[in-house]
Amino acid sequence: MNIKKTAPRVSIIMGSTSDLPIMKQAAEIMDEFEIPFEINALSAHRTPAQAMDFAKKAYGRGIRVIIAGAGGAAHLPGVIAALTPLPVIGVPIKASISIDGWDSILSILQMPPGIPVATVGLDGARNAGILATQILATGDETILKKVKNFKAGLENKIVKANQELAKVEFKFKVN
Ligand code: RP5
Repeated sequence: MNIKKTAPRVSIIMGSTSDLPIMKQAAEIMDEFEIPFEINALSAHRTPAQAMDFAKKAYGRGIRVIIAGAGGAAHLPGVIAALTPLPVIGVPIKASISIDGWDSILSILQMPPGIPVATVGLDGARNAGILATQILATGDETILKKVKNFKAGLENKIVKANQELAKVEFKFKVN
């Protein structure tokens, strides 16, 4: 199969390529779960007309989840969410212009009633990618299986951690 000819199911967008070091973590999850995706820069401030066009056409192009990252006055996820019926996952980014990241977090999180943006933690693009796969998994058995395996992997990590902790000695440790 030529993956390049497959329609994307997830669209990853970011306000600037300066966001890429964070947003690539969502792309890595798409690769891991083998979900066709597209990744583009799009700005609510610098390319407002293109942002509007993208949001209006996304569903019709087969996109089912949008992951939108931005830093500073991070309006991109909210503007996109206002213009599409698709779920939008917002990634607040601690950009060079950010005030400790709080500006991005609050801009993305504090949406008015009626226009939700599922906001992950600061620089949480990896979680955004995982959440996108979980949304797709509700209607796709193959992805669901991968999500279940992924979660089992997380459980194993803690099982191993407890095996390590069992070897650690403390004077008053009783387990
Ligand atoms: C936001 O402004 C972008 O999402 C980025 O986080 C921030 C800075 O952009 P650049 O000046 O690095 O292009 O719109």
